[in-house]
Amino acid sequence: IRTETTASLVARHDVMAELAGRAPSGRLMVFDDDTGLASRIKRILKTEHVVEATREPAAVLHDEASSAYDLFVVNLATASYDGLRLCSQVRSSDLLRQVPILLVSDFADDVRTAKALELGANDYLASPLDRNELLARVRTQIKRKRYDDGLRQSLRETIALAVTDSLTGLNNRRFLESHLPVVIERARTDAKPLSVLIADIDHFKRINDGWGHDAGDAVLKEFAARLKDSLRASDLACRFGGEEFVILMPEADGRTAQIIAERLRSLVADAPFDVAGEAILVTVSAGIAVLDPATDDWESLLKRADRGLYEAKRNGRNQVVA
Ligand code: GH3
Ligand code: MG
Ligand code: MG
Ligand code: MG
Repeated sequence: IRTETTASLVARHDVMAELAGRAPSGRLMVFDDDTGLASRIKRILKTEHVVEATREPAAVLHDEASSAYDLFVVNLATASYDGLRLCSQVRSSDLLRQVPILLVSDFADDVRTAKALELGANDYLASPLDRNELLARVRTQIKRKRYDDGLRQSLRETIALAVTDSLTGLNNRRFLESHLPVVIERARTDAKPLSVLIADIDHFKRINDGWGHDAGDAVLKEFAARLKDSLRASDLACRFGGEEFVILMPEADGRTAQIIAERLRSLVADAPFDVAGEAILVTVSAGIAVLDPATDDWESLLKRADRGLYEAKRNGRNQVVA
């Protein structure tokens, strides 16, 4: 007998639900220390969902994988843990905030039920449980969760698109302008250095003029790939415009920035670029500025790096000036 993974079980339930015109099925966790009630809830919901149960909320709350649940069913009438506290823990957890909560409470316990709803529970059922009502309320929660997940995902994608340069996949100028002040503030608070590098491809116009705009685009892409290779994980590379790039290097002092910039310069100059089948030598010039926390804002910092770039161009290109 093959054991099905939770994901494939959910997927199979989803297909069946869709064929039957029902709401999608979900992955549920029942919090309950009354095994009799928990197994009844499980028995009912298992016809449409993948259901687990636990008497140990702490283990679930601290497991990163728990963010994959679609619904928590919480029995409020428990002795071994506090259901109200559980609700507020879920709502204040970065990991679990998005998981809806369905309460199961005693009919008489309306004060605690109201309190739990206030703490962020989404809906409740009074015991003794009615089978159809339980199924219906769970369906509603899961439908809404799916809808919210879709909205959140498309919002994430939209934001990512808005701050990404579509040609190179690097961050764009809009990202830089909103992020640089934040990075500067962090460097100030943490009393850590911050270096900024501006790099500009040399005689790029000649590539466009000699091989065409598409070849120029291909060089920009290859340049961006080499740029990524020369950076540390914490560095942030942005396409500032045309063939000009800005790299933010948190915690890098002038010496470190110089080493990284030199690595970039040689990664570009030492191996020719493939331009429409032809091997073309490309070079880059760069300027570096180190944050002066007492006087700099983002514009003065960039301006100083740009002055270094100007010097590098004036001194003959293919070099870094700090
Ligand atoms: P320098 O060494 O002084 O930097 O000379 P340069 O030729 O690189 O600089 P210049 O600023 O004169 O020319 C940059 C050119 O880059 C002009 C512009 O048409 C071209 N360019 C800007 N954006 C793009 C792009 O997205 N794709 C392509 N192919 N070309 C671009
Ligand atoms: Mg120029
Ligand atoms: Mg240039
Ligand atoms: Mg330029």
